[in-house]
Amino acid sequence: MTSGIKIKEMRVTPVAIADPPLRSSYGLHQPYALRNILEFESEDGVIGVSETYGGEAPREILLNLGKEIVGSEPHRLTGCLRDMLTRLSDHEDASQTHLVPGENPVDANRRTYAAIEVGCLDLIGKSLGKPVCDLLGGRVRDRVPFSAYPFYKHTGGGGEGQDAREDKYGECLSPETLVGQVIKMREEYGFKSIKFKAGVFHPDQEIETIKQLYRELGPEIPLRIDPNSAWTVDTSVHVGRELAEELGRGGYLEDPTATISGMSEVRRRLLAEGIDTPLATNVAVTCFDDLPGSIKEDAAQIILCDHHYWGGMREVQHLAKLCQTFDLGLSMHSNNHLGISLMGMAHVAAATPHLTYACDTHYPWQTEEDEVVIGGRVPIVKGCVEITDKPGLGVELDYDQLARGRERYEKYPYRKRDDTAEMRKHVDPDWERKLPRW
Ligand code: GKR
Ligand code: MG
Repeated sequence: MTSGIKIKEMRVTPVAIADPPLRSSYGLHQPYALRNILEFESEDGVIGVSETYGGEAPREILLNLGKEIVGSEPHRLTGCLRDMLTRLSDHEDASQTHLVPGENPVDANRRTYAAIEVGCLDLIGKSLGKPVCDLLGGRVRDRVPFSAYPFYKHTGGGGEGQDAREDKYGECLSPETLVGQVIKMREEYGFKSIKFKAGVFHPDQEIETIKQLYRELGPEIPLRIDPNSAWTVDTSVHVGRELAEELGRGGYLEDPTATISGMSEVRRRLLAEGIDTPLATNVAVTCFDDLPGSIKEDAAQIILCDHHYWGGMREVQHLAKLCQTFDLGLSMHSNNHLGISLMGMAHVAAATPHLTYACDTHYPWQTEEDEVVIGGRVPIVKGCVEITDKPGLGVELDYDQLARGRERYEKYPYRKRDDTAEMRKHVDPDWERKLPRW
């Protein structure tokens, strides 16, 4: 028996989206972030969409798979491609410590698979009139909570020249201005938890930032801090100790230091001092192969999933089950993205019972001008994205906007995320990413 749905054409469109000058331990965000938008069109003219990492490399890999994709059935395609999930690259350093997500050779196949899986699920959902979360076993929540994601930032709203965007938040390089950024973001989106990107300034300033957030928001709003491995074990323990109260109320300490053994030592030392703030990770643990070691050493008590590089939505559901079995929490990681990815994250989150924290999202950093879905930006209300009964991911492509995104991609020279180059251009010509820095 066949499903009756056949893929007639696949398209992959690169887009550039304006991004403000945000800081992290990777350096400085460029004026544009890159994404690829995928379309899978069926013989009946239904179009499934997905969104993945940007630039030429992911696009070429996807286009090269075109022969296997065109003519196949979306119900079966991911079954046929499934060995991509186990085909690991033999790259020596399997960790993501020195790489931005989307560039780890170890999960290259999983990223490609995920982009196809989501597009196929959207196509199946749209063809059958069913939301993607209901194809994944059914929703356990109609509203998916996301957390605010404040960054230290320089002046600017992203984009270049005539295409420069409004700078909603202004320069935020101090604890006070960072708190102001969070207040504004909460006014607009109603977020009920905060994930603060650290690893930029001396840890004492970042500790002070969390303390000011705590004073401003009170103990009801969980706080997380993520320096992307910028600290030594000693510094991580110091920060954990100083922020025991502030992070201890439903928050966490995310990737304070590099490697499973480093994280595990931080955990042991904090526990020895009676501090049980959980450690979370999207750097030390990025694939199933990392889990046994992490569990054995108690390196991370919370895993940040991300369907874009864990191998798609169903792999995230498997991960959730494992986390539940081993008594680990599950949260969700984000990189710059548009509404298709946001809806992908929301649908898999809606269908994953054991998702124990609000998901991360960079979405507030992107603007209406760049959104490629019909109707503009996906609403985040009271900190949540609503899952409706609309079929598939619940969004359709706006082709004028997609064409504008592609024009921007072609006009500006950015082809790959490079936070170091941007940092050298605007902040310090000799800057190097150093791990640990403090
Ligand atoms: O956008 O600079 C950034 C973040 O640092 C991002 O690249 C991380 O992958 O959001 C991420 C995280 O939680 O580590
Ligand atoms: Mg992180």
